[in-house]
Amino acid sequence: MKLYDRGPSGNCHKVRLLLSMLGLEYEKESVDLGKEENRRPEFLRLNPRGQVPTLTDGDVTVWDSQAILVYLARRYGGEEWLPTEAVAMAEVMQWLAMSENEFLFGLARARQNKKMNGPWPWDLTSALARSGLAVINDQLEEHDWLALGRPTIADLACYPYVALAHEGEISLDDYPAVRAWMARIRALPGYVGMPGIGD
Ligand SMILES: N[C@@H](CCC(=O)N[C@@H](CS)C(=O)NCC(=O)O)C(=O)O
Repeated sequence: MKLYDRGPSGNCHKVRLLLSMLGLEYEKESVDLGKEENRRPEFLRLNPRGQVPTLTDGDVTVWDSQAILVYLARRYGGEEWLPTEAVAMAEVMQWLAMSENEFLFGLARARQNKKMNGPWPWDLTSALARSGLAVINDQLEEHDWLALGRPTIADLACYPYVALAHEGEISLDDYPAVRAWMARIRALPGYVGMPGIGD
């Protein structure tokens, strides 16, 4: 299995977390976005969006961090990380949708602005980030995990950009239940950190 990866990417980190928690061996290939390696024809054949993370597993290629989490969870995780029963599966998937909206367009873009001179409008970006944080904080005040009362890919999809919020200068002070949940994730077997996220 090979993960096309970029060290500072929270999207890649979602995948690194699940690979590690599932105990799967894999090779990492670093893609240098600065050198536009992601725009090379051989990479675009794997992922027409030209983005990391991208995963190859034998003759299977999957791109997009959410899709890769789904693939790995179902292929290697049995019913644990993403069950197939309709209600349970939908419950997990709704948080993956949040990771791809409020957290990508809010938290990740706030971080891009502050760390990489990103171009995103601050008011919109920070408001979106905070609306997502308020929603998960409400959920986590009542539950230890985002879905199903146990760790699932819902938690792993949301975790990296939430944990990197400080790099986008979005404070988690108003979200104590989120901070307690991050500590629970860090205590899971197989947890791995990344730069900017304590381990
Ligand atoms: N929705 C995608 C977003 C992936 C994404 O934005 N990847 C960034 C790195 S974090 C990237 O490869 N950017 C290069 C580009 O879009 O040209 C996912 O969840 O995988």
